[in-house]
Amino acid sequence: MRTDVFTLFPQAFDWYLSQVHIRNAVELGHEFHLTNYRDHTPLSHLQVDDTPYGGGAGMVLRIDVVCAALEAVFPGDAACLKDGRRVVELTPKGRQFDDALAAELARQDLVLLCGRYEGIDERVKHLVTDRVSIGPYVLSGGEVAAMAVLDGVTRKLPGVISNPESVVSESHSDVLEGGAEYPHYTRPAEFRGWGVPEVLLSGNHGEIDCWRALQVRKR
Ligand code: 6GU
Repeated sequence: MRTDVFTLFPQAFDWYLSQVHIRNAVELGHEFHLTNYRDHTPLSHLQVDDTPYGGGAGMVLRIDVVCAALEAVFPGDAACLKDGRRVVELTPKGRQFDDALAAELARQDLVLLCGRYEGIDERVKHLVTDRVSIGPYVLSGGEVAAMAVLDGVTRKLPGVISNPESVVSESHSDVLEGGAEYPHYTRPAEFRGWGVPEVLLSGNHGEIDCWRALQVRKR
């Protein structure tokens, strides 16, 4: 699978893309590409945004700039990019990202379009398959949201997480019926008078499974 991120701030992804599960994905043959819209703008003075028609605050990322960047990376008509891959605009106005959408997006090549300022010109709707938000609040740009989506999606790729059980039994996946995962404890068994549930120290895996299932239901 190939994932492309289009952004005005590619350096924002440096730390994230160096993380171990991304490196695992790359070793498995997955590709991650970053493109700066500004590197492909057809406008003078490296312009990428403009004032909104009708007036109002802020700047809007221009649709001709977005198309030029997409077409520099994927030769052909940018409006055809969505045939055969998911093209996602990150926007607070989008559908809320969840575990089911992460699984869906992990099935095809993926293009993530980050906006800044007041967002991308509305005509981006002709280029995308999805508009995705990570929650009911406004961030100053799509980059942090794109990293959340990348992380959620990359974990779904077969073989990326070395213990596959930790992916299926994870919080919010179907196995847990959308509920939260059971609580985890590690050494020391007692710290400042705070103990660990006895059952976890018992070595009785049947009882441990029962206890964990109960905790999931309680949560
Ligand atoms: Cl995807 N973008 C921005 N700018 N703000 C957000 C968001 C996305 N999701 C939640 N808030």
